[in-house]
Amino acid sequence: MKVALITGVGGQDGSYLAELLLDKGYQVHGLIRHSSAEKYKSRLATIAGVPERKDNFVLHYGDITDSASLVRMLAEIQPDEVYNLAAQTHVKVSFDLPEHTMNTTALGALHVLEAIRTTKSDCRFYQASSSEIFGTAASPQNESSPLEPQSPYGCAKAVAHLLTASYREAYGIWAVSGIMFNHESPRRGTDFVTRKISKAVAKIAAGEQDELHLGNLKAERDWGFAGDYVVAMWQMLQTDTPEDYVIGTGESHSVREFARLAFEYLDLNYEDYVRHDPDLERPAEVINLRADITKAEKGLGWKPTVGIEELVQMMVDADKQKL
Ligand code: G4F
Repeated sequence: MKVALITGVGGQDGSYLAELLLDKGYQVHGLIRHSSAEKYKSRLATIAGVPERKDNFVLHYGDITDSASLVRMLAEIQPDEVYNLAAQTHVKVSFDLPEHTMNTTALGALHVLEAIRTTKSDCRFYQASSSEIFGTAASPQNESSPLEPQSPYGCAKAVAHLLTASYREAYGIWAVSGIMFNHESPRRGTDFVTRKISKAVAKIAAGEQDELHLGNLKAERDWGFAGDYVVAMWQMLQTDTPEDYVIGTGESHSVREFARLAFEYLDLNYEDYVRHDPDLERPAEVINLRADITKAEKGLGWKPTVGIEELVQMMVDADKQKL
């Protein structure tokens, strides 16, 4: 039985990845911050409620900012695969909490890599890299695009990305970065724009909310379904040689377009409800992110299965049901 360790298992991606690995017959160890346990119980309910999954799932309280505990955990678990998904993942928050973002998102990755090095683990390591490392680089962005991050979050992810490559070169650690473009689902946090929109649309249709305040409506993102992206994470660790891959859909849409599609799905006109709020804008914005997934298609045989309209509908339907 293969053994995997997932940091950030209580997040959107962590919960989908844990399900995928458990269904493939892995024993999965998940690292979760004690303070997050209650909050993320609902995301892990699909594991707790299924005996075949639950029996092979072990939750550990810990923190990627605590390197000693990571060393202990690696020595004890001896994983075959380590997925580092833990981070402070909100771009706007990173402008308010730059040090915290660096400590978790950049140094956190370093702690995991150091733990692998010092325990002489021969595990394979996956680093959750982000399209935010490209920032203002011309789109479509691929594995060779320049790193031009525009936020403390983007800078922290760029550091983690470069450290992963550095540990691969310097110490021969089997380490890769998956450069993930935006990926969403009904499990997305409500402070990210897609889920903020789908939740508001459901509430407005039910008469429970009057308006939706948004920041930059022109920004364009390449939005895919998180359930597809965790498959790519796993595939990256099953290849013959450790290499980085860009993962996205190859299409980008504006925030305005996402909102229009979501409102239209429930026969509403977004212009009647969406209000622009400059306070929700960021000190610096990334205007267009669009993935060039040629390498992933060829090297992994990966491609997205959910398009933008299906994604919007899935999220609005889920929020309607939650109401
Ligand atoms: O949903 P967002 O907050 O996601 P963002 O900043 O693109 O980052 C996400 O994707 C990255 C991958 O590219 C991840 F690495 C990162 O961890 C995170 O998952 O914002 C998307 C866009 C931005 O341009 C933002 O300015 O939506 C715009 N926006 C407009 N109004 C808003 C809002 N974003 C949020 N969160 N809330 C608003 O009210």
